[in-house]
Amino acid sequence: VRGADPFFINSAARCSIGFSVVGGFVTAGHCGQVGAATTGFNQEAQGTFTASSFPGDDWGVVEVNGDWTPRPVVNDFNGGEVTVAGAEEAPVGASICRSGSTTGTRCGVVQAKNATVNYPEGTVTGLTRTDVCAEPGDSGGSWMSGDQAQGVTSGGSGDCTVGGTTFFQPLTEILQVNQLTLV
Ligand code: TYR
Repeated sequence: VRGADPFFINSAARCSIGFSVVGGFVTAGHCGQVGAATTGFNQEAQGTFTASSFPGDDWGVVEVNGDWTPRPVVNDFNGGEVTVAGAEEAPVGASICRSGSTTGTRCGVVQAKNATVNYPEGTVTGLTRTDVCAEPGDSGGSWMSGDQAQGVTSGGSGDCTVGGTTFFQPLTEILQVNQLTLV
């Protein structure tokens, strides 16, 4: 289990892993409901959503089976990995990068915190706004500022051809609410 790698929900829709935690990983809530089965990048059985909040929030927790080992790294899609050293929140104005299974690593700046976004399924509050692009399948993926984990991709507008605005769910809330620890 590695941040930003693809995983599949009910063998169909693709999302991205956010961050490894003890016992599994965190991702976006809109990627799966509690009880949904996941398969890994190789489509092998991987785990189950044990928690999910969307709309309202946009976080989910997947518990993995013994064939999968949560590792404290994020795929940079450049043949390497970034090691996650902690989860200290970066301020507005900070440089930030996102990794996801559709568009790889993309970077920009933190523009605002506590943003409210209205999706077709409902309203999500408490998101962080950035000028980083994303595309379908990047959802749930990892946001890092330096070596510090920041959050998981929720949604936004635009794409990585024209550029975009993307919101992420802050990680600290996911870890606190679910009493999780980064590996
Ligand atoms: N919400 C998308 C997903 O589920 C990810 C996404 C993010 C798509 C930002 C577009 C966008 O502009 O994969």
